[in-house]
Amino acid sequence: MAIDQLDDRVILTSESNPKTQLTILNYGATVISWKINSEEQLWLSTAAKLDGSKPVRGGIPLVFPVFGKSQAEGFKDLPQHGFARNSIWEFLGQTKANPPTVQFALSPELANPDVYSKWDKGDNDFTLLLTVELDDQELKTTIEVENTDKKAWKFNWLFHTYLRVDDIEDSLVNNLPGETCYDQIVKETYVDKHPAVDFDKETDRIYKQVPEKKILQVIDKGNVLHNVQRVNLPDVVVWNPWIEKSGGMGDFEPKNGYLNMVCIEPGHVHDFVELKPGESWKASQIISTKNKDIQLLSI
Ligand code: TA6
Repeated sequence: MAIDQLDDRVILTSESNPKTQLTILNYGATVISWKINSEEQLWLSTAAKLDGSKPVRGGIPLVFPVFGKSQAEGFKDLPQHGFARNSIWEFLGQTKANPPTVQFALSPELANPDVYSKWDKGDNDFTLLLTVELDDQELKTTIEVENTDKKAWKFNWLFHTYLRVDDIEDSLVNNLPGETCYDQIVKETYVDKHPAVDFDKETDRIYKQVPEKKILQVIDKGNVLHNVQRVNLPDVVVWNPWIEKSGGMGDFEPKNGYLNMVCIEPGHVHDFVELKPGESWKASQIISTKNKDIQLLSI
């Protein structure tokens, strides 16, 4: 069975390898597990709430209509990262059996009312359509945002992807040298001149307008663990909470879990995307694993 629909989640199983599976929670349409040959590719806190009581700590939370907190008109009252990740999406079913592909949708009727009501005047008509495709060595998540309203509105989008690593202190993220980032820790914008991003403290950087040809690679002791490709997502957030920040998050467990994760978050967050009535916007992230024959790229 390529697609298994349970009460609160959907499980996709590769046709060619039953040990390659993906689990998506209806809550937030959050991918909470991606196993390739039984090997977990994503990081999920052991204290992550999966009952809809709060956004999932780990996996691939979806960020819409705002990234972080914003003081922009119409966004000031929204909680961090908006309402897509804490609303129950509708499972629309399977669109392909091989590779297993499913869709989820969100609309104002389904959105978390406490949060949706804080976007603009709380009456923006929209449709979000998430398509998730599980290939043997690759996971593709695509979002389509449609303005079904009679007025224009604006939004951010971001896939808040928690990738698993063996040891963050041995890990690097490459292909960002020369890119401009806003460092949320030191509150400064600068051009990253390091040969690669390494981790020895809390790291929280928004790399803006990174050419799509730059495939972000997570490298562990010289081996490519993950490749992250982007379609129509110009920005990439790189985040590791390190010791103190993860210690302060009640749903972040185990406390040394920061050693086994790095967030590589493709998005459109450097400004807002504006959609006029009837317009739509589409973007994807494609994550392929170490087995993919993509060599170390130095573009
Ligand atoms: O990943 C970037 C970021 O904005 C960080 O600043 C940190 O706040 C992280 O998201 C997690 O946010 P959350 O609301 O899930 O605790």
